[in-house]
Amino acid sequence: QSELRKRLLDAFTNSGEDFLSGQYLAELIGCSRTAVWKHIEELRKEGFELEAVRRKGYRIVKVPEKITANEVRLGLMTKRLGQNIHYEESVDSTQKIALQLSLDGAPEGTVVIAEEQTRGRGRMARAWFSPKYTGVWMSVILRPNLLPQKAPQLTLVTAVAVVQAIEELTSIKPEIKWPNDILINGKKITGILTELQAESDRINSVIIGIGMNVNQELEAYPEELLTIATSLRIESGNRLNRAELIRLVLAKLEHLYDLYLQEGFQPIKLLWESYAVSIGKMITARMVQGDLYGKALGITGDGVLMLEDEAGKVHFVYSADIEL
Ligand code: BT5
Repeated sequence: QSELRKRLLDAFTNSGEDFLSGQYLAELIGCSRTAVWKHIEELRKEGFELEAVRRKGYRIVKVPEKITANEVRLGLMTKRLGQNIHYEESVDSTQKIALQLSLDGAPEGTVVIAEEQTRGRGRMARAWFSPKYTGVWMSVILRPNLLPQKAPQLTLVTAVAVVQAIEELTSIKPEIKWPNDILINGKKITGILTELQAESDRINSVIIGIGMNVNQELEAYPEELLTIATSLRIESGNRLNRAELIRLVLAKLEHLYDLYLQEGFQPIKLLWESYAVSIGKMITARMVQGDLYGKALGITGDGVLMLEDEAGKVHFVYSADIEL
């Protein structure tokens, strides 16, 4: 299989701008035309762009844009975040790698970046779709001197950082859906997963997972995500430089994280509210204990969602999925 793939790539290497027909490729590499088509689909999944023209065949018009740790580092304007980068081509989950690094004593600001995750995860063991070369799948190790119960606030700090980075790079103003979703036109562009290693009264590490859909086209998504997910490319019409986006997210995050450590949650709360989509609206909070329907009043000074039910009773929501 990989031998066939090599021959296919060699053929495209030699053809340059010329088209190669399916028939020609099948004969050249010694397989059926259906097999050629399957290989081409595989290449597309990896981020190659192939132009297909009837009666002429295929040609490669764009190769996947890879990130390198060096590229991320060049121009990085941070003191801690990203000063230590682990770059991987393919991992099960960057969260898992970051956890291991943190247990091994990795310093605050260590970042794990992967081109692809085969078992990327969301909250509550849900799957996070992380195709190759087109997204930002990264985990950041933080070691704040905070009480463990404050850790969820870091999700909101991160959300503001991501939104600011997107705004600066694309001029699109995304919205935040409490607690961890970032949306553009109602579709999810980024998910954040905050995982905590702590003893009862002190945090050992917080691992912030950030999954950003960047250069995917609509066809890249599986059926079940088509109505839920979008990418910066789909929304802005442009391919973005992922290394630049990573640098910007890290710079914004470091700035807001420092602000948070120095001044507490209040300044973050104000920023967060300016991007919040659910505040003032009727929402359903789906929780382990059951569903709650009511008006989202806002967040408390600790980042907890306040929801007023139809009887006028105010509930404090610490963890839930929100439906608008
Ligand atoms: C999240 O969970 O939104 C947190 C996602 C965190 C992903 C990052 S990537 C780097 C790091 N390493 C990891 O393994 N994870 C982190 P949650 O709120 O539970 O949302 C999960 C739901 O989002 C899924 O059930 C799908 O419906 C949807 N989803 C899955 N993949 C998606 C994608 N690429 N874009 C948009 N929505 C997606």
